[in-house]
Amino acid sequence: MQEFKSLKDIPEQDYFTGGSSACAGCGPSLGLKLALKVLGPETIIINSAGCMTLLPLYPNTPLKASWIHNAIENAASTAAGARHGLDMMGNGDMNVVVYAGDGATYDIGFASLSAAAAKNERIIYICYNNQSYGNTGFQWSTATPYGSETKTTPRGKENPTGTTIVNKDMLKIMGAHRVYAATASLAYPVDFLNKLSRAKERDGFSYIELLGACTAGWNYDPRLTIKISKLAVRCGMWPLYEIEHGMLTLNKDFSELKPIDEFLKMQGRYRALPPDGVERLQALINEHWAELKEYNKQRYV
Ligand SMILES: Cc1ncc(C[n+]2csc(CCOP(=O)(O)OP(=O)(O)O)c2C)c(N)n1
Ligand code: SF4
Ligand SMILES: [Mg+2]
Repeated sequence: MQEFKSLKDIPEQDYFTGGSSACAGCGPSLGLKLALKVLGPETIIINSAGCMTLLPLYPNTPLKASWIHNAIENAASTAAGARHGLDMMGNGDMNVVVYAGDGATYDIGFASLSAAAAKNERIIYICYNNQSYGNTGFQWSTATPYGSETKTTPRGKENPTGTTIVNKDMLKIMGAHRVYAATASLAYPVDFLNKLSRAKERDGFSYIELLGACTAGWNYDPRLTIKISKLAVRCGMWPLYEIEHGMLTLNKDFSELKPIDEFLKMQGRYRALPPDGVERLQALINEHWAELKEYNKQRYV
């Protein structure tokens, strides 16, 4: 297994080069660029409709790997089919990787994801989570955190909170499928690449969920993508952990979390969240963090 110890170990070779049509500072694009450094060109990426779908538009494709554009509902089924076909043709070494948004993963394509995971298909499923239906204008998905404003959960006099529904606990759901499930962050690329490297070697289904900071939807200065991604981990909005055979491991443990205020202030989607909304969000984060600490290195699901 290829192991990365520090930033110096990350290969310079890029399989995602210039010519992308994504926004400046786009987190999900950076995630794919990093992922391909481990996966390499012998990879088929299956992408459900979303922001990343625009990347390979002819003649400006920035990608040096194969790409299947898929309907939003069934990327995991397509991936399973590709895996079986490649194996039958003696191409078992090729990586089959889904790169799908949270809308496609948590909501519209969940049935096919769950089936492929339950059958332990040998694919890597990366969900780039920008916490919304980004490509269609930043609508609410079941990955949108409490308190975020979206186009379909706007703040107003009657509802100053914006999103009042608490997002799904997708890691727990995927962990309960008895597959490898992990979170990842752009601010911790060594951790992300090692998780992918491990997933590449596994003889079964791997689910990796990357927080995909979204400059346009989260409404922040594109230069802050990494800073925001790091703060998300430090304040417990996006803890780094993995679940394997039902056992939980915290990959970045902190004795104390930073308060969420700085993280919230940097983004337009939270700017007008009233104090009781901030309090409730902080309480939700604390509750989740306490649960992870309690079950660290123990059976979780
Ligand atoms: C069944 C279906 N419903 C709606 C759409 C329209 N649509 C295209 S991209 C998109 C957003 C997908 O959101 P997500 O999966 O989170 O990816 P993101 O756009 O955030 O990258 C939607 C709703 C579609 N293609 N198919
Ligand atoms: S809207 Fe967000 S996810 Fe989509 S391309 Fe722009 S920054 Fe990337
Ligand atoms: Mg999305």
